[in-house]
Amino acid sequence: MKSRAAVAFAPGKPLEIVEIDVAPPRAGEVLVKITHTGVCHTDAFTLSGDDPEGIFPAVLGHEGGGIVVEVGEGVTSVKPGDHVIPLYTAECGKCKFCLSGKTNLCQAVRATQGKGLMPDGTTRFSYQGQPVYHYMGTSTFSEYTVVAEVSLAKIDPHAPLEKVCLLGCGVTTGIGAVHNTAKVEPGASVAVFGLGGIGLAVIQGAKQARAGRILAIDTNPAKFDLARNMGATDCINPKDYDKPIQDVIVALTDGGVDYSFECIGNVDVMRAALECCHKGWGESIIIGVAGAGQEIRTRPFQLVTGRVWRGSAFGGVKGRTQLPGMVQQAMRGEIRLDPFITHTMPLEKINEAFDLMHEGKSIRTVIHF
Ligand code: NAD
Ligand code: AHE
Ligand code: ZN
Ligand code: ZN
Repeated sequence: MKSRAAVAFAPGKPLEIVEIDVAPPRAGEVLVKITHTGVCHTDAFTLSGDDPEGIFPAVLGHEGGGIVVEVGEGVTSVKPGDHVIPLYTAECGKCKFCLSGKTNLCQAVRATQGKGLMPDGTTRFSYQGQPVYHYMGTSTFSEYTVVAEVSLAKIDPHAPLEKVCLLGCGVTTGIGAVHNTAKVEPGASVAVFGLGGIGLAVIQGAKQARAGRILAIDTNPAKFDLARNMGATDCINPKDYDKPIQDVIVALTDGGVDYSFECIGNVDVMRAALECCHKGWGESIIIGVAGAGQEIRTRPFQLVTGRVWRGSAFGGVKGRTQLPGMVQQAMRGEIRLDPFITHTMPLEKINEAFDLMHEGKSIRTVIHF
């Protein structure tokens, strides 16, 4: 079938809106009509060429919501008409990772997903007879996409897809990192570096966890009103100080915070986020994605003296098991999605969504088809 899609033909180039060909779903696969998709910084990261797994041409997008159109042989968990959120972190329920009880990082389709292919090693997308690659197992920048069954969370059909699509990445990642990765407890102090969709969701999660002090840090002060609205108690611009931001935070918090979250993808800030943690117990969670060749550094003494470095992917959330419940939470108002949606626009304008992100003017743009 034909599908309108925003295709990344080459790194560093704007997406092109073209009509691609989408082949039918094969065994274990599902054809989904995407109704809405958010634009996450990770899409921009891959488009920039900094992603070691970036493959071109590809259909990017991983924060979508849609409706099942057709299922391939053997698919039993969804049927045409079901409302779904595609998952870049699958959940097969059978692999060593799913069975470990220790991680959400299902590996059932991860190897082919990282190569831009479906689990059988082929692509369902083409343009003018040439292959176009998938992205993160989701490719939500196409009106029609093909996804592995294990990469779909079936959700309440009454949920507004134009909002709950944000649970496909940003909001789930931030809130999940607080509850599943850090396990923030009531009264704890929290520092959040980077106040985009991820950082603001961390603040929302910290507020849910009844954290005591929530310090919000960004070099763009335009983000501070929304951070306070989400629950930040202190907003800090590192540019206002002539000493390292970790020293500023340690001084403000009687020795450092209990938890910090890096939501930018900057390895220098990752170091600051670790070093602003309290001696003996402070934990720093890396959420931001850094480019090829980047490495983190600190004095090992920081770890010897009790600080802990962790990472979090998709907030540690098991998508098929837990996302339907998070959708219900959003429908009850227990997870706020509206404040994240600063812009909405049709697919044809998607490059403007990337511009707004780079200019620091948006939190999330929701694209409709
Ligand atoms: P965003 O661009 O919307 O927000 C980033 C924020 O960081 C902006 O407000 C910007 O002003 C701020 N910032 C930039 N440099 C800074 C600095 N030196 N000091 C302080 N603030 C600074 O991005 P986003 O969509 O919120 O994504 C944030 C990061 O999280 C990206 O790296 C993205 O790839 C990553 N991410 C990871 C996961 C995961 O599962 N681990 C999921 C989603 C996104
Ligand atoms: N492909 C990159 C890494 C990208 C990355 O870290 N992705 C996060 C999700 S970002 C969503 O916005 C993730 O879940 N990683 C775990 C995984 O299995 O991909 C690289 O460096 O190669
Ligand atoms: Zn994302
Ligand atoms: Zn699995």
